[in-house]
Amino acid sequence: MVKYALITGASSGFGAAIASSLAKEGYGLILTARRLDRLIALKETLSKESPDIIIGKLDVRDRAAVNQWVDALEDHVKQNLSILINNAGLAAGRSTIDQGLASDWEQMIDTNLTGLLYVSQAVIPLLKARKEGLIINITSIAGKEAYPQGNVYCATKAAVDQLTKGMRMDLLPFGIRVSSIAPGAAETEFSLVRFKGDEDQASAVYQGFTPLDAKDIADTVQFIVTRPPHVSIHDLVIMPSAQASTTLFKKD
Ligand code: NDP
Ligand code: 8X3
Repeated sequence: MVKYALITGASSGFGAAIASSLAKEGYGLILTARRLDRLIALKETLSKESPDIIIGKLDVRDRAAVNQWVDALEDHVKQNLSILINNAGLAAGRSTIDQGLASDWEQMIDTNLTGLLYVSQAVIPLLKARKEGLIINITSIAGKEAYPQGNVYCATKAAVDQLTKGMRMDLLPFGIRVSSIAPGAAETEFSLVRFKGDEDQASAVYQGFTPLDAKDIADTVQFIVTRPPHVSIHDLVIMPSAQASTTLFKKD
């Protein structure tokens, strides 16, 4: 029987790479994001690798839509949903705390934290029914160490770091493993989104050193997913070799 993995934020970056990696592991994929055109293209690309791919335009901030969408999955998919990758997220802007835009704060909190809760609450009953499952939350080094002008983004990731621990405790009786991966600087669309489409500002973030790429994170997910059932990876920090902390880089 095919097992399914639901990945949020599968339209780019880590999410798309994780989809590719889990397809190679033989999982059916449930891919969600707001940009449906991207998901359609990804489904086409991975169609020969995964036994089944379901795509859905979903904004994780919309609780009713999340519940409705998960509920509408076919029964055999719900019964075999075994992995949830809570990956959808973003940084919006980079400003000192007094200069930040409330709309940016709300978008980060609503997506990175509240949206993750909505998706988790919709999916957890399906994992509980199976008495097994794996949830991987994509946190960040930013959740372990704040950095200047990172304030609210760092706070959302710190919250998810704590939430991961709480989820692990609450879900222990049901055989559900909960992991977090905390990456350092990785070149995806992350900085383009943070700087609202300013390509010069975005590319400057990665100048002078080799950042992580999305495949590095997908490989890490693959490692966690392929551990035997008695092994739970609680928390992995993965950094570029040239990055020692949120602010300390070895640049050319
Ligand atoms: P990308 O910008 O490439 O991908 C972000 C993904 O999140 C997109 O697929 C986007 O899809 C999705 N997303 C954003 N908002 C929503 C929403 N409201 N509802 C549903 N999906 C949403 O960045 P990354 O791949 O780098 O980021 C993935 C995760 O990794 C994020 O949580 C990020 O905070 C975290 N991270 C990133 C690091 C980095 O340096 N790149 C380092 C550490 C952690 P769409 O726009 O189509 O909805
Ligand atoms: C993304 C990494 O350090 O740019 O979470 O915030 S950082």
